[in-house]
Amino acid sequence: MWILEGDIALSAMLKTETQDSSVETTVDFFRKHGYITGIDIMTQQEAEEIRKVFDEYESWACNGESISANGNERLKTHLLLTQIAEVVRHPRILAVVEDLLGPEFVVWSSDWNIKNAGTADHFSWHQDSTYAALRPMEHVLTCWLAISEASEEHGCLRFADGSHLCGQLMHHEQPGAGNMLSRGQTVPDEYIDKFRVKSAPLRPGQMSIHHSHLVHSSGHNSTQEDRRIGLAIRYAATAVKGFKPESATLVSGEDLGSWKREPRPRFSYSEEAVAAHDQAVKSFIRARRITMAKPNS
Ligand SMILES: O=C(O)CCC(=O)C(=O)O
Repeated sequence: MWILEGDIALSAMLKTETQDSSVETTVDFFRKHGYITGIDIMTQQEAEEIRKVFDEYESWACNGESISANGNERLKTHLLLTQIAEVVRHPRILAVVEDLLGPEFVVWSSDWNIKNAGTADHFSWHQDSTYAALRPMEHVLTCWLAISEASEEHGCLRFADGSHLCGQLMHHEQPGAGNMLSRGQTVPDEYIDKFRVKSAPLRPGQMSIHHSHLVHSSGHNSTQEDRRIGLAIRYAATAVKGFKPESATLVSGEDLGSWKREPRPRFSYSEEAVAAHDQAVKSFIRARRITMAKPNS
């Protein structure tokens, strides 16, 4: 399905960040800074194809309306749509994740993050670990794949460089106008001031990766042009456990650990796939009804 020219090793995909781009230094970069960005995954044309898949899904799921910032329709579409099942298994993505998590890992979730042009929608500073309800979070990361242009003007991700090394931080719950985080969980600005902030603009088909403890945010889409569409794919080593028993999609290795196996959709929108998707989303939401993770836990 994908155009895979050249080497798929992380060193070959990385165009930015490290001077010496051997795998070892790139992995070291991630350990030290908590993110990697500018990774070429798919061609612009392939990203456009995925965008069509998303557009069609959105009209199916939301009766022609826009998907809402916190809508459950955003979740786990790799269990419903064959093309998204391919994306979460993209050989380039799996190669990078394997470098960082080792050979056995699952997709424990995926979600669409859409920012409409000219709106106040944004993500406040936060760590993904705060309501993840998984342990240990050191072996959990997010791959954020740009499906449309994600420039600074479109509200790309911003990383507080090295903040993952502080472990779990206290967040305030302050839902505010346009905050796309369901509980408005926010790390105070005084804390962010301690770090260099790195923007991660991406072209369609490029990806960034961040550690589950890395503090990150994104501003609003100030363009009047286009929506910013990103697919966040959440990977965890199979040794990671949910606070409650949960299902996940095994994408590398043989042993699922404590996770229950999620089926790969054979046909998009089939009765079977709709039921599996529905069940997995409900169980995902149930498992996330937790209180905030304790600092440094
Ligand atoms: O899409 C965004 O701007 C932020 C998403 C985010 O915080 C995440 O994927 O972890």
